[in-house]
Amino acid sequence: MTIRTVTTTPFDDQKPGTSGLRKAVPTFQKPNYLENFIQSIFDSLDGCEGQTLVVGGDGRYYNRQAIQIILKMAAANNIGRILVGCGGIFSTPAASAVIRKYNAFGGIILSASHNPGGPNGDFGVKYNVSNGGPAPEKVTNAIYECTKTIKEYKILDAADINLDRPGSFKLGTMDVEVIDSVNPYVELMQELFDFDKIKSMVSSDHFKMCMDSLHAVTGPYAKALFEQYLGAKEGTVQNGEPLEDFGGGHPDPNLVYAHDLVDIMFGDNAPDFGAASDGDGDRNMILGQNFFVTPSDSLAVLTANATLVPGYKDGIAGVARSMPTSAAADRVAAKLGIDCYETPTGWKFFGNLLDAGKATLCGEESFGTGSNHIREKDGLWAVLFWLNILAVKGESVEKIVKDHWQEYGRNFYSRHDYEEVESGPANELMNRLRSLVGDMKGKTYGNYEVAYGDDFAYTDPVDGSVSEKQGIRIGFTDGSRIVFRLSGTGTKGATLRVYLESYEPDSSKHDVDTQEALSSLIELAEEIAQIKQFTGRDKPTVIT
Ligand code: VG1
Ligand code: CO
Repeated sequence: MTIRTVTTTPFDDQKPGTSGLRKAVPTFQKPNYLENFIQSIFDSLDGCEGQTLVVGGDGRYYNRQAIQIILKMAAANNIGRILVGCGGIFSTPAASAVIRKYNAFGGIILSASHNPGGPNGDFGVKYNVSNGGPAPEKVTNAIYECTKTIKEYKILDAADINLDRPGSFKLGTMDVEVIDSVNPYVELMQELFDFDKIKSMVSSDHFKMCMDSLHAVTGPYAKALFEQYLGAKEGTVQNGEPLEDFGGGHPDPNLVYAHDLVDIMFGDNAPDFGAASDGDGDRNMILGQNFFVTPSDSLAVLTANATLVPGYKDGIAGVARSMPTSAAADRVAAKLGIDCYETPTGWKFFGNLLDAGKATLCGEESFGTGSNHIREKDGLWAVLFWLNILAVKGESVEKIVKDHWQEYGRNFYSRHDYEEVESGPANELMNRLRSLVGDMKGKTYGNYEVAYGDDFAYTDPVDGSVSEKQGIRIGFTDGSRIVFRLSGTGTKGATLRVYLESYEPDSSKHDVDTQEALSSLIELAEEIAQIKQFTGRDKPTVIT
């Protein structure tokens, strides 16, 4: 087998976003496009020769082809060993778990997460470091620098590896081990949760649950966990066959895209518990009978009830949330006397806090929750956490959340997305806000008085690194807040995200519809940002 050195020229659009490099499949299929990015990863990593890397993806279109290319390039770049999931499959949380279990040097995860798949959908590549988490900005910046000057890449001339069953292979001098994609993850979950207790609830005639894997990667994981180990009826996991195009849908677990599940959970004879996960299995949506739990509330409820779960029975060190996530968890942290950290959007910012033992639970408003068990958000972990709480408390999801609001007050919360708007005007809108926020303090809009306004900047409390321009925040004296950001994961035009939050201590007002409770803030967001004028849209494309 010979190593080929191929001459190439840089692409100017390989800057990783919120979570890796995401592009349309045809972009990744352009000659040398994937190869340039992969070679840039190897070139920017110090000391990867001879080391173990983990490779796997969410099974979307182009996953298999990309893995074969990556394996041959890894062999040509003197990587020592690759652990690859059977069928080329690893959910993002499973990949993180495997990196940690085997003390690997890092991992390459192939996914565009909640973005649609298929030949005209999206593909993505993300590098994770040895703690199992997404590479921090200094690493992604180094990769990006390499993509700008790359002149050649190396690849081994060899036949494809059979990924369809576990086994050991050689590619040149490199070892390839195809390992079970599901078992290491299930074993980790068994260490954290009370499977016996959950099983007695889930397998009883009095409890019904429904899990929607949206034809994405969690199907096999969810079937093993819920139907095999926890005794749920066959068919509990719906859309459980991973498909390369996710059945044509958006594998995004929210009220809009997980409509099959929403119809069931808000229909007649709805189950007691419903959940969904995203393309790569790191997001979750939690539903009760006729009841939706916002991700921000979910983080707060898990924090408040953590000691009911074996893996967290001794209490948690701290909690962290991304900036746009509601302050519901902050109130729980205050009561528990633990620290609450506010980070920029993206899981990579939680890594240092988790490694340093400053935070145990983390969450984002975008349906992401996780803990120090791995270094990624973890959809099925969140589902098991909820089931464990339900099994201990013997109460409904709705009662648990409403009691929580009674105790802590309710943070009404919603995100309005304006998808695929033109990039130019979207950037102008943000630049205009950036120039305005500095002087907003003390300004009044109707009943609202601005308490602070800024473009969020974060200094990592562990390594002191600074991340700027992370979103425009406008906070008001009554505790309500509007945040504006542009998405860093979209692949078409720009996506403007408007995050709205208000706080209501009075429990007699907790049953108001969220959009109604936030209606004056929604109007104010339009007035301040002039969304219609800049985007030409008079309403959002997705409301969550
Ligand atoms: C979105 C979410 C963010 C999340 C990211 C990756 O990013 O808002 O909270 O961490 O997706 O999630 P953005 O930049 O589009 O707002 V996933 O499930 O794609 O790995
Ligand atoms: Co995801």
